[in-house]
Amino acid sequence: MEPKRFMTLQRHILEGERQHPEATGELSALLSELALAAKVISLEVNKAGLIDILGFTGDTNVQGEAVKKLDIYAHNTIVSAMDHGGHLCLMASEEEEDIIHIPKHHKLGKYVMMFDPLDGSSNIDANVSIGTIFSILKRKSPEGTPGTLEDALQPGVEQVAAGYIVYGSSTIFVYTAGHGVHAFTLDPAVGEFLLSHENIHTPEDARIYSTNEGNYKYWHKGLKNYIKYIQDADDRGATPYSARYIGSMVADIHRNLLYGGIFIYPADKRHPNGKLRLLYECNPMAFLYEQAGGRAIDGKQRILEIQPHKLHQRVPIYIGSKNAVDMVEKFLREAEEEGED
Ligand code: AHM
Ligand code: MG
Repeated sequence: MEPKRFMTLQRHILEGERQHPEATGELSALLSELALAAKVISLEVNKAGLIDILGFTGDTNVQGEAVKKLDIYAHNTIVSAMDHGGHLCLMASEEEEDIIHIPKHHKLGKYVMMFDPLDGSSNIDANVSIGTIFSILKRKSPEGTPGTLEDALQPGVEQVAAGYIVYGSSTIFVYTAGHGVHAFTLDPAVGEFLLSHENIHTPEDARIYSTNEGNYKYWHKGLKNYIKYIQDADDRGATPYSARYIGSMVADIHRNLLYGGIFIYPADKRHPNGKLRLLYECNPMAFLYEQAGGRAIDGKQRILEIQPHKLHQRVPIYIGSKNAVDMVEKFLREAEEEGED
């Protein structure tokens, strides 16, 4: 389908909201603030390689300001773009240990936002794609009061919107508000995110697997069996998957969402809960993937149904094309039933 012309992110969200008579327009306002923060971060990410060339090394830049690590810069940009709009009662970030309250002099809203400001930041120096991930929920605590930890510790099924921004060869904003998954590419000349992929459906079958095979030694038997099974596809007359792993979740997920694939960050013998965070990384990606027709599980249950018990909780994740996740789930279950380690 030919993309609609001049469909900006803001217009798309507003038109989506208008289909719900009870909508107040607050969610579109909130996502617009986030889009502004994303543009600012995108600019800074694009300049990252210039820091050494232009001599901005050390702890201070030419203006005498402290040079912040890019992930801290992204965190601060999002907080300051969003703490005064009157739509949020609380934020929580992968970069901060505790919940982030809205300053007292600002209006409190009905939403909560959880985010990973710059995921995959270990890749920055190599000019590899990185991203911001976000998850938006409705508060549970009474309106007009400061948000509480319980507002943040909600299962992913409660999300009202989620998405990511990938800072790659172009900057792309991908979101769902529960009515499909849509992607907008930043046109740097006009400074707008324009609709580039409407209603993304991820293929039912995977062509790609993405996991850190360097950890193979520590994997449990079920995962080892599954990976061997997909690598042996030729023996069954099937086409083998390609292995693709950037080590930057947003970029790996974005590619797999479009092409069909499975991304795995498992529990292993050293890390019983895997690495990735439920509230900032796994829940928003699981919501997006389910909206695009895929699945996301922790090995045993749907990611979105996990009841969080702490802010920075980690969970294993198997996320991707439906048939691939069904298959890995079967291998994990069989290994467990046979008592394999
Ligand atoms: P970060 O939040 O510290 O950036 O770590 C998360 C990143 C993900 O983007 C990526 O999928 C994963 O870590 C890669 O981990 P590993 O290097 O162990 O394969
Ligand atoms: Mg992260």
